[in-house]
Amino acid sequence: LGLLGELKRAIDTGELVLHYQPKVGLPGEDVRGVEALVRWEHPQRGTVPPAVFIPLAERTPLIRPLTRYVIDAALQQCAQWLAEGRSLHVAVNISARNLLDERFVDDVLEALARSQVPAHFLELEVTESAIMADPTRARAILGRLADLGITLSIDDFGAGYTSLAHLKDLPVHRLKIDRSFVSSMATDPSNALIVRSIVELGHNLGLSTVAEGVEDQDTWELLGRLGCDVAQGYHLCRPQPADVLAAWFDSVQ
Ligand code: G
Ligand code: G
Ligand code: NA
Ligand code: MN
Repeated sequence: LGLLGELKRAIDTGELVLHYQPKVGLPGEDVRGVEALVRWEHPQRGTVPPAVFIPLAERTPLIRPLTRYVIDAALQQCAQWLAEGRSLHVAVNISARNLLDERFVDDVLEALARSQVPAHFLELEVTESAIMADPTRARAILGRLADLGITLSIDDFGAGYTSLAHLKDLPVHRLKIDRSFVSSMATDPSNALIVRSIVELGHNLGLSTVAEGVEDQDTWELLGRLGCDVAQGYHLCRPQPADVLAAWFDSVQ
C-alpha cells in the first residue's frame, strides 16, 4: 500500500485523531472554542502531520470521507463538552475540494443530525486560496452553510489573494489573520501594521478578527490594544487531545 492507500484504511481504523487548540477572547481571556487539527497516529511511521497527508488527500476523492470523519469526530467531542456543561464552539478546516463538492452541504447536515449539536456550535475554516479557486461557487456554498447557522472563517487571511471586491460579498463571519504576520508582530513594526490594518478592515466589513500564531505575552497585549477579538497560539495553549485539554479548561475557568 502507498501512503494514500494506508490513509484510506486509517480513516476506518481510528488512526486519525483530533487535537484541539483553544481560541481565547481578548482581552478577557474567556475561552470561545477550539480548532480541531487532525493527526495520523500511524502504527509504523509514528505521528504523520497533516501537512504531509492532507495535501495528498486533497488531490483525490479521499478528502471527502476524511473531512466527513473529522467533522463527525469534532461534533461528537463538541456534544460531549456540551453534556459536561462546556459551551465550546468547534472549528474544522475544510479543503478547496470540499467546497466544490455538491454533496458537501448535505454531508455537514448529516453530521450535525448525527451529533445533535446545534449548527451554531460548528465553525468551518476555509483558506483564501480555496475560495478563490472558484469564487462564484464558493460564495454559493458558503451562503448555504451560513444560512444553516454555521460560522464561517477565512483562514490564513492576508497570505493569499482574496480581492476586496470578493471579500465584501462573501457570506463569512471571521477573518483569521495569517500567523506569518502575527508571530513576529511584537518585534516587526511592519507586521504589526498589517495586523492592525486587517483588524480594521474586518471590523469595517462587520467581521470579527482572530489572530493565530500568538507565541508570547507581548503579542497578546499588542493584539488587545489593536482591538483584535480572539487569539490562538502556543502562548495560550498548544493543540492537544481532548482529555489533556480538560485540565487546561479547569485551570483557566
Ligand atoms: O496542526 P498543524 O499545524 O500540523 O496543521 C498543518 C496544516 O494542516 C494547517 O494548515 C491546518 O489547517 C491543516 N489541517 C489540520 N487539520 C486539518 C483537517 O482536518 N482538514 C484539513 N483540510 N486541513 C487540516
Ligand atoms: O493553517 P492553519 O491556520 O489551520 O494552521 C494551524 C496550525 O498552526 C496548526 O497545525 C497548529 O499546530 C499551528 N499553530 C498553532 N499555534 C501556533 C503558534 O503559536 N505558532 C506556530 N508556529 N504554529 C502554531
Ligand atoms: Na485553520
Ligand atoms: Mn490558519
